[in-house]
Amino acid sequence: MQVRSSIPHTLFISDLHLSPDTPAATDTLLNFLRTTAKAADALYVLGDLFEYWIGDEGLAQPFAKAVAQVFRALADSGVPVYFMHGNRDFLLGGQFALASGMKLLNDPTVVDLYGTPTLLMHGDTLCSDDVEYQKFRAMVRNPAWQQAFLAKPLDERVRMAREVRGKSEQAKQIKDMTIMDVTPATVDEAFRAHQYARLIHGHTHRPARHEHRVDGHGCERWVLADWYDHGSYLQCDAGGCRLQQLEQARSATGPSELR
Ligand SMILES: [Mn+2]
Repeated sequence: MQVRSSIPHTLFISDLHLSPDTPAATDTLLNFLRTTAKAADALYVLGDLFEYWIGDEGLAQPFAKAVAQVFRALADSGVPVYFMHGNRDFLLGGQFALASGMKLLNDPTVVDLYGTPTLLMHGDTLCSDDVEYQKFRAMVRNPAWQQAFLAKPLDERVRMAREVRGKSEQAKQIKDMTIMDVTPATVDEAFRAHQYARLIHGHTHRPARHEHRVDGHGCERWVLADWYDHGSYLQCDAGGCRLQQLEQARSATGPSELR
């Protein structure tokens, strides 16, 4: 058990891509929520918590139920937990939010972190060179499309999601690597539109701290890491932010009661 840190701080995670096939990452998260996160003022999940989410019926899966319960325990202990949709779990809805105690956030959202205005995004909207993806995003973020999709039988939704994931994996291999990163002009626009606030986002799986010069303003951009090899989080306090790595809680070949 960790002692509450003397410095007030806020934590950010994204791109965990949890599924029944990632028991080690799921265990790492559960451990993180039960220990490290307890000392935080708040925890923000900036999208792609799940590898895919085709409706809150997903809560019936043991691993997802365990994740929701442990988030809920954290929220109930007095640490507010916020969730912003990613491009994989954009259908995560009110039922999961209720079960997990998470508050859903719009993308983008600006929060005040110890006096520093901070712009939060998943990050996919910054990759505007990927025109094909942006078209897809506009379609699936349309409430009418979502309503129609969620009204389909579960097995049909599973089939459609598999199809999209298959296509996206193929497309990634073909697309130029630069198209998969943020578009610099779009990042500049985001800074401009939000009074040059500090920016925190995930999605690109390229953890780093970037400095930008926009209209004469020095701007800071933090990119969160994915959880493919090990867990990680961004910790911010009044003095600034730093990326931290987590030990994998347990071997992927270990007991997998969360599948
Ligand atoms: Mn993403």
